[in-house]
Amino acid sequence: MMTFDVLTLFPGMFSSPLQESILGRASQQQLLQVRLHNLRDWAEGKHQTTDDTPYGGGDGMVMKPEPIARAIAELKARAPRSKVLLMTPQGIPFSHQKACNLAQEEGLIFLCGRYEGFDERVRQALVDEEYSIGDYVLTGGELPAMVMIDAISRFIPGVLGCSDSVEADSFSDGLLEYPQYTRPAVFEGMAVPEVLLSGDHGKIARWRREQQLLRTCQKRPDLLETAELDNEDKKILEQLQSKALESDK
Ligand code: 4GX
Repeated sequence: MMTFDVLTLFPGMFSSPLQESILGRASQQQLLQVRLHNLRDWAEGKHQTTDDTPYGGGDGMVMKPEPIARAIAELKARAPRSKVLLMTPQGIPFSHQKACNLAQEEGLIFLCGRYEGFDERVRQALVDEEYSIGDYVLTGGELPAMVMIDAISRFIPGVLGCSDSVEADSFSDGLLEYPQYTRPAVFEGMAVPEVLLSGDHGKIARWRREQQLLRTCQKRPDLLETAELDNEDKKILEQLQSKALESDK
């Protein structure tokens, strides 16, 4: 079973997102466990202080190193092979591939920062890897930790039903997904593409692949550089590109 330890000042933020739906079911089936820890439990003094003003002056507060060091020592004693991860805009961009690799670990410890972040020595001494979930600034590391736990959990065997398998989704071959339709056949004047009603499975598979390539080409051309394309795909792409040039004339 995969263990996610989360060290945070706001453990309450995690309870409902991780207990609903697929992750809730996976916890119940003991495919994974999320253990929430309040950093304040390792703080000292009457006020159990976890932050302090920055050396050198300036706005904001910095999280003190000692409570974090004590907490991580205790979590590591219980899970010696767990990697310690920190979420920050300075981190390595988190991706489908990183999620897949991290799912191979026995356990992960997510250290969630608040305020201006941690004393730099926390990074130096206690953190194994730093990740960013995107180029924007959040109020803390809790949401990034939840995003990562969600994306990593999908790669744990048994977490997804076979109907929504990891292989079938976007990014496993590096392309965006094809459009999906369900009943009714006509909705507000918009009909479902004829081919999907044809019952010709070969034709449907080719149409879907073409749609994947078309969408990726239009919306995320950067993905085509690393996508896994066979000769058939390359032929379809050339046709799409010559069609596009045709309509430009
Ligand atoms: N992708 N943030 C963390 C506080 C902080 C600062 C420095 C540790 C070191 C973010 C992101 C993100 C904002 C999370 C600052 N903690 N994390 N927080 N984007 O914006 O991962």
